[in-house]
Amino acid sequence: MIDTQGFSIDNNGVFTIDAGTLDYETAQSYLFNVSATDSGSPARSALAQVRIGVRDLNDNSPVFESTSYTTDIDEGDYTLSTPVLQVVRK
Ligand SMILES: [Ca+2]
Ligand SMILES: [Ca+2]
Repeated sequence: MIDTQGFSIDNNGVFTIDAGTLDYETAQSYLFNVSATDSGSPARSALAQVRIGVRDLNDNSPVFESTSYTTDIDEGDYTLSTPVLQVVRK
């Protein structure tokens, strides 16, 4: 059994994930080159490429550019949709 980056593959070709945390924001996919070699003489081998993608989940709260916004506006009547302040999410 070979273990790399928390993933393991056994002799039957079954991939499993053991301890560890997958974080889409850190790594969106994992790429492995798998080889198989028989016990013949001469030995023959084959290669396969395996890509395991990580699905993005909503695990992060939105973040504002600032945690505090302040403005002052004139008193009086307003008849248009006058912009007053914009809060911006990163
Ligand atoms: Ca994450
Ligand atoms: Ca996420």
